[in-house]
Amino acid sequence: MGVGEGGWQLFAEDGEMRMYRREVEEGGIVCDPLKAVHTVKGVTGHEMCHYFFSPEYRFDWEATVENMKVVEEISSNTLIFHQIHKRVWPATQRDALFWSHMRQVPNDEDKDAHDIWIVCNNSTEHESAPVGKCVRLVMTVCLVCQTFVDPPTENKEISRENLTCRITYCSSINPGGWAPASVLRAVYKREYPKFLKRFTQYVKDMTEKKPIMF
Ligand code: 18C
Repeated sequence: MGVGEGGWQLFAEDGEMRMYRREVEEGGIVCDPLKAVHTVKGVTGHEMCHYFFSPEYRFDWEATVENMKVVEEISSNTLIFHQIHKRVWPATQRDALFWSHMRQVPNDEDKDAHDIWIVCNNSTEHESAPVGKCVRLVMTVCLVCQTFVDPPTENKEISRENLTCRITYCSSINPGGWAPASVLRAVYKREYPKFLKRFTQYVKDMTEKKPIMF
């Protein structure tokens, strides 16, 4: 759904970053879907997705996680994660169990020019991570990244200066049980912009001196 339709409200804006939400409640529980767009220079979509997907970098950029474990490696691009998130007073602590899948997808609109990489995280169940003391949240998150390359000047190789990455991040989280709406919406408003700014800066810093991963 484009942000120009269906009641999306702009709630955060910083440089190229725009964040929109729709107010949605399911059974009295706030589940506001989020859609964010951002444009970042000097990185590729593959690099963005690599750092978002790979467990070894998770604690470097993910400020809401207290504990994280890979409960199953299904394949090199599909993992099942169990995460315990930081507690937000006065609500019960939340955890999440989700499969995470990364892949390159065809771009039907412009086959030759730009590639698209995605990571999708989606709640699931797993026998080795049953629901315990935490309330289990239910989520679908999708990071979609498209690389644009400005042609370099004659006889020059493509450098990071020629790269632009267009990011779309969509998220729908059901907190899984009671949580005060005002606290939840305040956390949402504070944490999503923080996440996207921190994560994109992290990828820029990590890749700056590395060869480009197309
Ligand atoms: O997509 C992101 N991260 C991925 C890798 O971790 C993955 C995980 C998504 C789950 C995010 C759920 C976070 C809820 C945790 C509670 C809040 C902790 C606050 C920490 C304070 C320091 O896809 C990036 C995710 C960026 C998340 C931003 C926060 C979203 C808040 C949504 C509210 C729903 C949780 C309800 C908790 C109850 C609180 C009253």
